[in-house]
Amino acid sequence: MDSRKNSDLLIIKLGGSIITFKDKPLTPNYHAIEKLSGVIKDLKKLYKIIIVHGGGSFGHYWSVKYDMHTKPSIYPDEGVSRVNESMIKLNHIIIEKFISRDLKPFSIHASSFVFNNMECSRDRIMDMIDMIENNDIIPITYGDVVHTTKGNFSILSGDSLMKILSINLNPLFSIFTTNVDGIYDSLGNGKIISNLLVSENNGLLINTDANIEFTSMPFDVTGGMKRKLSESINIVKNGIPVYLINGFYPERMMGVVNGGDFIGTSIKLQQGGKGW
Ligand code: IP8
Repeated sequence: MDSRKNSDLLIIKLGGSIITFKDKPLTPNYHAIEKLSGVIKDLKKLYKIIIVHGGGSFGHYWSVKYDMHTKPSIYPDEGVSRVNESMIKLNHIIIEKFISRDLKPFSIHASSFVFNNMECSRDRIMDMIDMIENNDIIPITYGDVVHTTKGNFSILSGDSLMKILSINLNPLFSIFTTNVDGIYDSLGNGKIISNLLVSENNGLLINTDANIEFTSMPFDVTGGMKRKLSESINIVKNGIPVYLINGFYPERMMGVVNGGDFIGTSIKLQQGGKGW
């Protein structure tokens, strides 16, 4: 496996809770999308960028209505179509905004990266590097309903796509934007845990003197912050630092890449392990 770091590459997740109003079915948050694309434009001057986005009140709305989950199963055909159509619509809104900002987006469906409920071959995923090395585009993929096998479908979360892409493409950083400032200490003091370390051997989170609090969303079929954290740990174990940033303040991503102070949570490998 080619483990070279692509130090000019950032993989960024636009959380569904940012790009849509999560409690208003099928409602995009144009203002937030506009703000995010402005910062992505600045980041693009310095880095190659791959975007993953979530489902928010588009994909999750229909997934809940038709009781569809991440577990492969035979789901109602209409549900499969509805989830798929709503995600195409949301993706189209993002793509249009990016085009209007001259960000040159290129949409790639999630099923390009998974087959039979497993990730595709590394060569297939590495194709993205060829694509961005030789031109100026921003590949964009998103969580969606995918076919697994024999008529079974499952909901594939954007967080899982973040893991698949990050582990294979080895970016400088993987950044998750969410609707909160980072991971909260559960002591109820409203404090953000700024740094978390992951031990290389067993993937346990260490060095936090606080407990972690998970907030739940009105409808979220893919596991919310818990999945984000477990996928982040997998990414970090491969030597890639992960940052959780509030996407309503996307300029905080500039603090991350400039190595300055920023509000958010960084998750890194324990010192002495891979990636330090
Ligand atoms: O919002 C799931 O992606 P996520 C998208 O990243 C659907 O979990 C279709 C619910």
